[in-house]
Amino acid sequence: MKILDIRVLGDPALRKDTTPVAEITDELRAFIGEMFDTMYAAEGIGLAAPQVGRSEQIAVVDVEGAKYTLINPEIIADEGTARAEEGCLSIPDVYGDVTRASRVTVRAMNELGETYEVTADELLGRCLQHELDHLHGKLFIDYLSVLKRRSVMSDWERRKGDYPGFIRRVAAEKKGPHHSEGEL
Ligand code: K1U
Ligand code: ZN
Repeated sequence: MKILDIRVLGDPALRKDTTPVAEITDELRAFIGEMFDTMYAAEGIGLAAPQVGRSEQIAVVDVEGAKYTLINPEIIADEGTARAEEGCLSIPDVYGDVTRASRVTVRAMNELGETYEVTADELLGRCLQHELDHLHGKLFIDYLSVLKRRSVMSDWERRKGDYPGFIRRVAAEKKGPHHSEGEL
């Protein structure tokens, strides 16, 4: 299992637009596996390629067992609005309420190159929108009020030194029969 370093707020990789995947290679499939491992190790429900320093249109999601690999994803329909709290693996310990579409339909390819569509609301719908935003250089803090954003940013200025080089290292999950409590 390979756990990738997560880029945090301030890393330019998080603000760049991504490029569509032209060919799904074995290297890309291995990378997608590493994205899932990293997301689980960080206890997240989603992860997008720019968060681990890559520039392709790839994201992974697992919301309560609904697991998706999203290659070249696009929102093809949305309806309504809903407001709820979000967090981001690239902005640790920051949370804020974000208004988004209450229901979205996303079209994407899986790791086999098959095109599929998923329609989702609640947390899955929100997570899909959050991950697609990452693929376009957008972060959930961009939706916060000026006041809330200012407070988040001043807090982050104090804490960003905890992440030298804008890198968050995540420890591998300690699971399975070969590990015991407290073992590295
Ligand atoms: O892309 C990311 O940074 C992952 C992010 C996804 C996400 C969480 C919440 C709402 C929308 C998108 C996370 O996994 S943050 C950690 C988390 O598991 C979580 C945080 C708040 C609510 C629910 C879950
Ligand atoms: Zn995020």
